[in-house]
Amino acid sequence: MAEILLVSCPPWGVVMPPLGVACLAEYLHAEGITLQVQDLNLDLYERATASQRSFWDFDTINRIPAPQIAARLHDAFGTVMEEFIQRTQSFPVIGFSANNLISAAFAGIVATRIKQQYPDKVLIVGGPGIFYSWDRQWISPGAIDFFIIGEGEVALVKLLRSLRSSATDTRRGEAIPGVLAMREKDTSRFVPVQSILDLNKLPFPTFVDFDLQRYNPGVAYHPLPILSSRGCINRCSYCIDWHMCAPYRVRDPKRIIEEIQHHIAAYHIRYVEFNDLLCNGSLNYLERLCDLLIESRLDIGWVSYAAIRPDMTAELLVKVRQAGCVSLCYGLESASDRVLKRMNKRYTRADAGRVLRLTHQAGVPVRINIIVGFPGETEDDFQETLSFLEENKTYIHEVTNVSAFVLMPSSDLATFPHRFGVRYKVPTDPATWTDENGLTEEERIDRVIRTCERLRELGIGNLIINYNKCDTRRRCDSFAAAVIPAALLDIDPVAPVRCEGRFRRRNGIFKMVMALGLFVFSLAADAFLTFIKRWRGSIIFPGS
Ligand code: B12
Ligand code: SF4
Repeated sequence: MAEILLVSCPPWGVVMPPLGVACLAEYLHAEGITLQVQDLNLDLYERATASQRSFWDFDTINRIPAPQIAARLHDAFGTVMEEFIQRTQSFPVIGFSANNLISAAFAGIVATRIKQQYPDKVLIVGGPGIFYSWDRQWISPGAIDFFIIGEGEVALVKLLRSLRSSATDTRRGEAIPGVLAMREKDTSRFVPVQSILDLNKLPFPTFVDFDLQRYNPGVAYHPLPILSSRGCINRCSYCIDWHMCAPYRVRDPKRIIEEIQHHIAAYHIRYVEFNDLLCNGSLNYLERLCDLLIESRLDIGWVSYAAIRPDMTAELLVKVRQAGCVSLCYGLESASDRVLKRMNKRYTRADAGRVLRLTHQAGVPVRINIIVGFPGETEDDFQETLSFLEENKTYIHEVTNVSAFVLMPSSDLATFPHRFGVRYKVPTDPATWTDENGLTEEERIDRVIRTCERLRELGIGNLIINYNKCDTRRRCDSFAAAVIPAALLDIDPVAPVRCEGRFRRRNGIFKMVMALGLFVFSLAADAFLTFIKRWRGSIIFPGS
């Protein structure tokens, strides 16, 4: 019997296997821990009808609140879920990987069922979907024994070893960095995990636990995910990723070549997708990696996210193309210098135009992401983004994401709202924010729609449209009805608001007083925290 079953929770990409689980599995193998992997995400997707597959569509994911999709997803696959619950009987420990809020809520539902049926199972959840306390609010108390917050490799091995040696000790798992023991009523003793500074010490994922034939069947494109780095060099004010993955670290480019060589030999792949937050955190590093890819003649195509940097050169971008890059996706976000400054971006509109042009001229198709309705964005700022698209349309292959700005709890923006003119209508609920100009959610959605219309006029492709918690029937009828699958239109989008209201009432006056107290305190502590954050850099405050 294997010691642990690692489970990838839906919804997640189905084109490639989940990299987080693959990394964990490889590390556990190297540490001599027996395991099995179940890509439950893929199991459900494979058994889904055409209409049920809309659960995996970005349009669904981004408009219907997480707890509702998770519940629907679970209920829609009665037989598969029953089989899965039965299977868990054979493992003492189940580790769920939650990549986003929906998969976190889904893990919570499944864990509750497993606990009811097999109370002795140890249930663990990890992944970006449960990193912040806000994200964990949908998981019923008592369903999960341990959350592993941040990088999972070392923490999971330590926890499994501690479970082996102290099966009856109720305090097991406590004091292991990265492990939040839910049986402990007092979670303040949580110690953040120390990120693995030397990534070369980690074995690369071989995907030996996955049946790769099952991914993207019937299509010629069979990429595998890969990482050249963890973390980001930037500190964008709205972003949670740099907090989660800090500090920025790179792997030896020779190891990356070995990894790709392994995948070519074992699986005959022709493409890899870098899941890095950015491939150009260090330009010297990127150049070395490209040189090695060119020298090794692997003939592999790759895509990656990249940051717009004023110091990107035409020569480097040509090398990037020669090294096999078939697309770079830049988070442009806005083309108003005023908004870029508020976002804490390190480039201007002029820099952005130059980098997109050079990338295109080097022969690398350019994808960009755009955020509209950032706090403080005026109509004039918004028009600057639209005019930028027009000016640079020749260089832009696709605007992959057009997003209405979402205020992520735990971003700098949410931690220091007064700096950005952000005001909450309800102090405990970041979903109710407005800015100094009274920017409303309706206006944000309107800007999304106007951006999409402009893209259509300009003939620029657009893959994903993001706006959260949109009431499909009241606010943007015709637009939403055109993109949301009929099967999901009957979900009541107002329900979560009611349910959040209940959540607030349940947590009562105490939370309200705490929130107000914290707000007053945050004004005084602002300067101090900024200093600490910059100084500590890599250290993460879960539940902040
Ligand atoms: C690449 C990527 C994608 C790719 C995934 C392709 C693939 N199949 O690999 C694509 C583009 C498809 C994608 C899509 C989406 N993504 Co995405 N994605 C990422 C990104 C940039 C990297 C993920 C990755 O591979 N990391 C590398 C691996 C090694 O790290 P890891 O998965 O975190 O795993 C480690 C730990 O988390 C932990 N861990 C993970 N699982 C488990 C399980 C256990 C038991 C334990 C102990 C530990 C553990 O240990 C692992 C090793 O250290 C992250 C950014 C980020 N900060 O993570 C966003 C991110 C995960 N994505 C996110 C989102 C929201 C989405 C979408 C829902 C976007 C959308 N709104 O449309 C979609 C969902 C797609 C779908 N159909 O379901 C969010 C999730 C935020 C949240 N809290 O909800 C992130 C964090 C980005 C962000 N800040 O917005 N994404
Ligand atoms: S560049 Fe991207 S990953 Fe890095 S801090 Fe900014 S938004 Fe986050």
